[in-house]
Amino acid sequence: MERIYIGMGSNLAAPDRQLRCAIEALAHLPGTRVAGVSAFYQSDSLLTGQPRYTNAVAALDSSLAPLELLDALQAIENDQGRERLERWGPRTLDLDILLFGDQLIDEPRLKVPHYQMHLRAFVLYPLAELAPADFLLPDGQHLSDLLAACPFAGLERLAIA
Ligand code: ROI
Repeated sequence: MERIYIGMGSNLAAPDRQLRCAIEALAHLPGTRVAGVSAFYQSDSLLTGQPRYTNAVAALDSSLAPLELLDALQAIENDQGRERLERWGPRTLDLDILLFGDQLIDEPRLKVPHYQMHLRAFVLYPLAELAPADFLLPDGQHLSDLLAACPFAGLERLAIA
């Protein structure tokens, strides 16, 4: 059983509803419990010309293996109408494995910790709601240091969904 953090994002087709639907789907994965969900946060896309995103983080306790979980997340994305037209394109649902226990994973399909989570306010601030105060990432970085280096500016925290 591992504690896993999932980054969730949507900027199409009622993003808040997409995230709530995804949380429901996560709760139904085999061998998996949703241990917590952050507030929802809105922010502009890192790419101009896209709708604003809603993002959140979910904490799971799961006995799935990393690639089993990745397959399951991609199935949920596809079920919720994800179309993979362009790499950074707008999407109905994006589910990223941010952290998988204290594992460092470097496989062609899956790199954990997620390669850009250290820089993204819309990942770090929701994660901080769920993780312990002195949280240490498996690559040796303290969440508190990452937060201190990553301005909250531009994030809008919504009422708990
Ligand atoms: N911007 C925000 N605010 N949230 C995201 O989840 C997100 N995801 C992306 C890009 C297009 C980089 N921008 C984003 O893939």
